[in-house]
Amino acid sequence: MKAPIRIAVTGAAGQISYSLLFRIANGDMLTREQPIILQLLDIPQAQQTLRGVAMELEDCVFPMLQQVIVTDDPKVAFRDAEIVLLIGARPRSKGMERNDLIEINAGTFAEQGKILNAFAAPHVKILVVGNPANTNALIVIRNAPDLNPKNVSSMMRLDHNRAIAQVARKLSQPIGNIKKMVVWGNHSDTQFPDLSHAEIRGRKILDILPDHNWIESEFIPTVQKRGTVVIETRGLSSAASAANAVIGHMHDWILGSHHDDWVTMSVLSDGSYDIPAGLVFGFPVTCHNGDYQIVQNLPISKLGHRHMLESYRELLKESEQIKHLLG
Ligand code: NAX
Repeated sequence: MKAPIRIAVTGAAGQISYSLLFRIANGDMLTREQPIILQLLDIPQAQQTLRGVAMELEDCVFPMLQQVIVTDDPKVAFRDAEIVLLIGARPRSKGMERNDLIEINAGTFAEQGKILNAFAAPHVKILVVGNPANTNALIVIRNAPDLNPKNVSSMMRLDHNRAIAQVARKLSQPIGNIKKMVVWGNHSDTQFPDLSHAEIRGRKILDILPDHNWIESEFIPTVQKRGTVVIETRGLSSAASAANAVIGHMHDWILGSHHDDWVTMSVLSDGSYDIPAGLVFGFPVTCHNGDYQIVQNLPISKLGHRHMLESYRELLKESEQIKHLLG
């Protein structure tokens, strides 16, 4: 039997985690041959709920789940972790501006970055989900100087999946036929869902789509606003679909992306596509042997470039707001 992998999850008593932890324990993320230990972190006020979640995990008798650790101490949660899912963050409450939220959560991610640097496995892979996810990932990178920045990413996979779903519905195609989708930029409503490279069975979607106006008038705004519309409709923010995106993101990063496709991950920009280096930005990537590579040399239209710059400028503004935490 393989050695167990320690997976730390923050915000473990929250709604995304309640959809996620059982799927991880079932082997959906790392296969059913990989034993795991779950190290679950939440704030002191959520410990009772978290103990209840741990009881349910135990009662599922998942063969690969060796141990569940429940704690409110990030040092305990992150110790020797090889995978860390940073989901815990304060939600925006009534009357709170987006800027206030950035400030509050930024402090948490700076502290967690330092603790990860000291306590996690040196090769730990970290996914940031808690919002503002891209900027929080940048804060983690800058506060964990001993970790490889390529081992930190933030989640755009839900946006990527939402974009595929819209195209599949529009063209009445099975999901599995749609390849090479990408959502550039920030996980916010400036993100740029881009189907100009996407293919169905090797044919460009742009050559099949009868009505190109649909892209700017419906496709892009629908994907950008999908999270808000889910909240309005369900009364709660996306949880099961977010958990599903975490599973897909980590599975592909660690075990490899499909040979004739790519996925969207927010990663540290390196100057590709004229996005200046040093911000965490959504790019198309392929993954092999636990490493990602940004897909290069895709042609970008003028309009596409304008969308990407808008998202870049928003990220730059966010990073300026918390620059005192960037080490
Ligand atoms: P919930 O409010 O249900 O759960 C959040 C949990 O985090 C709570 O249990 C809370 O006690 C805990 N928490 C707060 N501060 C913490 C800290 N310092 N350490 C550890 N735990 C802490 O939110 P949920 O719906 O699960 O969403 C979690 C985060 O994901 C939010 O920031 C949300 O905005 C973000 N999302 C990001 C998405 C993405 O694609 N990147 C999509 C889904 C989601 O909106």
